[in-house]
Amino acid sequence: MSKADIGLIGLAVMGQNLVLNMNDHGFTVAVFNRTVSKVDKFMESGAKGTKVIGTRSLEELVNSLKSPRRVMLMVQAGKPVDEFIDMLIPLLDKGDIIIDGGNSNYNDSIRRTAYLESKGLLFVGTGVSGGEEGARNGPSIMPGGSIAAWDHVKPIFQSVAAKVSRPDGGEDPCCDWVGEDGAGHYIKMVHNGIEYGDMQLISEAYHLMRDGLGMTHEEMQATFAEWNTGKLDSYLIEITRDILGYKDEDGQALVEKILDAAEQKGTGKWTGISALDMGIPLTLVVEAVLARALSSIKDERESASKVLTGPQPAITGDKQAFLNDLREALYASKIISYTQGYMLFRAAAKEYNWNLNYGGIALMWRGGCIIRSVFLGKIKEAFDNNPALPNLLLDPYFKEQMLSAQAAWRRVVAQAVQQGIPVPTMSSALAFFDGYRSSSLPANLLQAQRDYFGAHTYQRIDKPRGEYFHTNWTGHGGDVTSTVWKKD
Ligand code: NBP
Repeated sequence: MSKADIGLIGLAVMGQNLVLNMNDHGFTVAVFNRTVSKVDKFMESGAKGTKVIGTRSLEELVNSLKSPRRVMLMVQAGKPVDEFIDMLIPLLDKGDIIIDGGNSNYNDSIRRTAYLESKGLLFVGTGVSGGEEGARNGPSIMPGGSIAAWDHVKPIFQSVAAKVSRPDGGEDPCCDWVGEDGAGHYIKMVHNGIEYGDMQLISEAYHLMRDGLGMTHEEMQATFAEWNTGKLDSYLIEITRDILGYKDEDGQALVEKILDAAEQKGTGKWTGISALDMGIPLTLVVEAVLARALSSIKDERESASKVLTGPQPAITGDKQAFLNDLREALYASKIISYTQGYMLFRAAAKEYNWNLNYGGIALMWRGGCIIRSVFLGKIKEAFDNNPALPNLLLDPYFKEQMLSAQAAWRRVVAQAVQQGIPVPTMSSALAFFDGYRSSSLPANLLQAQRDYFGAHTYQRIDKPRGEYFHTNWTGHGGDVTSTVWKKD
């Protein structure tokens, strides 16, 4: 029997679909699963009539593979990944490759790359996005790890990945090398964080439409359908349109019967933690995570709603004009979210010594994943035009968009505040924009306060940077003392 191109361990939803996708693209896949009966079941059902090779032990799996061997894990993140790695090491030869395609924490992928390279093996930690449907028909694949492994996994990954059309009529795969060790899983984590942000932004727009403008579900559905034909064209806008049009058995919109308490699995939180650790103002994603947290205390909110009153929302005036403003506010806020995400990438690249492929990341997200959108093509263009772009807002296209959207954006946020409708991501995005474009912020007072209570010192605008001063703030007249020194 001819040897398999790749081995895949973990025959749950993602694994099975990825195997069938690889098979469709002409690759021979050998499969294994901890609970071996699932191999038999798969061979008799989904894999029936394919070239897939079912194996019943790790030895059998490894022996069925071409060299260098490529073994992909699609198992639950955490301990199962380490356990399989330790079982595989004695069975593999120098230069063989272990790929982890689960939702692993990037810190684990950093550790695993070093560990496997110390054993003469190669490691790829890759984000795979798009869920079950993506795995079957074309996911977004974000690989990082041992660079020497890339040429060996590239043909398979780029064949099975989602494809997006280029203006010249060709196609690009939504998969490219991201960077060293944990970079692939880091990018996947930030993808999920940005997904939290995009979803919250859309939900705020819906809140304003429903409670502010009093729109019917048919009207909201039509608005999202229209938005999906322009610069907001994206998977999340598209499914929002469909959700708003979906009727329950009684003919009422199903969405209104769903408990307004959001859950989360933690990747948004991880993204926020990484940003806080590195001091990056990733305000939009963090607000989106916290908005879910606030929504989840439903019982407490219900009690509070009986005590804490506010305005009764009713946005009057030209409805279409407000909807036009809202579309601009959503787009501008989305630009801020991706700007902040790319600021985080720059910091992470510095922190972890990664050479990140910035334009490639936008291309990988352009198709196959939950945040796929036309907008990501513009980010790719921005980095193609200037690979050293320091900030997305400074790209000519995005600068223009922000300047033309800002009046509408301010009207929407002001209106939401007046009406008492919370828009944490839209408003924090605007606050970030105003902070980022300000050469003067009130942090001078803050530094004075820090020096007052903690002698933390401050720098002066009329003295060279790097010289630090302390003042005895409680002294009177001649008692005031200032000292100066240079910090290292
Ligand atoms: P699950 O995350 O549910 O994992 C199931 C697989 O893990 C099965 O093969 C199972 O073997 C194996 N496994 C478990 Br559970 N505990 C194990 C252990 N202690 N030792 C060895 N194997 C163990 O599957 P999934 O939803 O297909 O996801 C696979 C990976 O892809 C995960 O990391 C997930 O986070 C990620 N991911 C999932 C999605 C999605 O939409 N589902 C999207 C993107 C990424 P068994 O059959 O013997 O129990």
